Amino acid sequence: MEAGGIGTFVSGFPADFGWGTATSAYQIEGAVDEGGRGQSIWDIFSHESGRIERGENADISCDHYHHWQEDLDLMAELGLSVYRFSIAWPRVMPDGKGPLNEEGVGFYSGLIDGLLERGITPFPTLYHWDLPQALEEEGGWMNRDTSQRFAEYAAAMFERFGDRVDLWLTHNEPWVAAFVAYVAGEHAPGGCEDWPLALRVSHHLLLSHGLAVQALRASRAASAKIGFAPNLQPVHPLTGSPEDAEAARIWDGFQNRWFLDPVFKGSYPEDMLAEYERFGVEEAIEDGDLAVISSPVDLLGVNFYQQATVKHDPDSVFLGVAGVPTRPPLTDMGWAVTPEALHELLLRLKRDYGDFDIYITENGAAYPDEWDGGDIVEDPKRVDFISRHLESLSQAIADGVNVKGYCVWALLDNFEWAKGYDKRFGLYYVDYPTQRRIPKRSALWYRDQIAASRLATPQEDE
Ligand code: IFM
Repeated sequence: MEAGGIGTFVSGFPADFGWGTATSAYQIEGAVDEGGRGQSIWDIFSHESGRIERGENADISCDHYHHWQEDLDLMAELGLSVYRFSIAWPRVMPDGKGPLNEEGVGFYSGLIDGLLERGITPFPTLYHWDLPQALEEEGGWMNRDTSQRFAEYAAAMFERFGDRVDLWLTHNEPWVAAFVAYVAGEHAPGGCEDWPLALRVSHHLLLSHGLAVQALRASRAASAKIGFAPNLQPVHPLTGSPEDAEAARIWDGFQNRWFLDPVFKGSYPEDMLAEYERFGVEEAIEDGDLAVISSPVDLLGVNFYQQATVKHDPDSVFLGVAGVPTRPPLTDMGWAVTPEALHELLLRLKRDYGDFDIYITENGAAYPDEWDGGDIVEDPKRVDFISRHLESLSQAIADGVNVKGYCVWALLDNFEWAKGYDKRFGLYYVDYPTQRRIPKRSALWYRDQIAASRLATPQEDE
């Protein structure tokens, strides 16, 4: 592979910096009926009429279940030091509880071994939205018992993989799992502006996080590091009006503080408890829950895509607040490109929540990439996007934020939930009919960025 010499390499990363990419199980694995896997809420939701653009689903997707060795080789070619993936709960525990499915456990065991053989640190996420359908039929995340089931599943994973995995994440983007699912209704299982339910779900997700952290400490993997990966955004008001300032406070509480405060401070933010009082939020919160939720973590995963610029909008389903992507050019998701906001966010996290290890567990962009049948796909906007975010990250490190690693979302183009396959986030283009992976220019650039960074700061044992 030739890099082609575009993009400026970014310096300032420590020698042991974790250079990574990220994916999630339902988005890439396919093989939904193979290896004893049970169904998840996304299998059901994606087959319901009108849920996913063009009626697509992830039954096959990137067929990573069969191509995983080839995909690990791609990671090795990039020189990655860390790979963030998710374990599909219904693949290892088809009913969401009870006995493990050894074939499913074997799949992830092979993946972990394959990573370690290539010198890549496995960084699994236990929940990236694919709840076993069997648990959904018992109430899903609305049911408090699901938190306990999650902790049991987590404990089983620590038992099986704790000898080889040192870095864990409990939940990916619980804000999305609660509010995009149950208020916007765009994600499985598909609710409809049901605020009381969405808030109950958010609390049970957080509770299950705390229970899983406790399960790790009680396991053979007690010394491993664990955290969760919320999607976080600095929030700015569109105008200087008091209404927009209020909208910014609410959005920050809704998206950022509702998840960070209980984990790092052991309490929900007072202003949001007041905001949510009309939805009966306190009924879901039992004595002792916050002590569980704030069980000490070792790291925070930060999924960062864009700054939120918001305005007061009485018609918005989200608490009368609407996001306004103000600065073109936008990505193919309609999201603003705001790399400087990553620096702002990281400094705010350190100031308000403390000095713990931070991994950027997702950052990337969708663009309408096209393959002409050749050996490379040109994606200059993605190279620009990643390099500008690395600049911002490097500045945050220089300013004293303890950032340990960075994972590009995503290794491969994949199933972008309700938007289907049209939105391409990968460093590798996937030609779905043939399952061929074609490097984009950004893959080669990222490979060379990693190599340049290592040359600038040689590892101690080199
Ligand atoms: O594809 C998603 C991922 O599953 C969670 N974070 C955001 C990505 C892009 O929308």
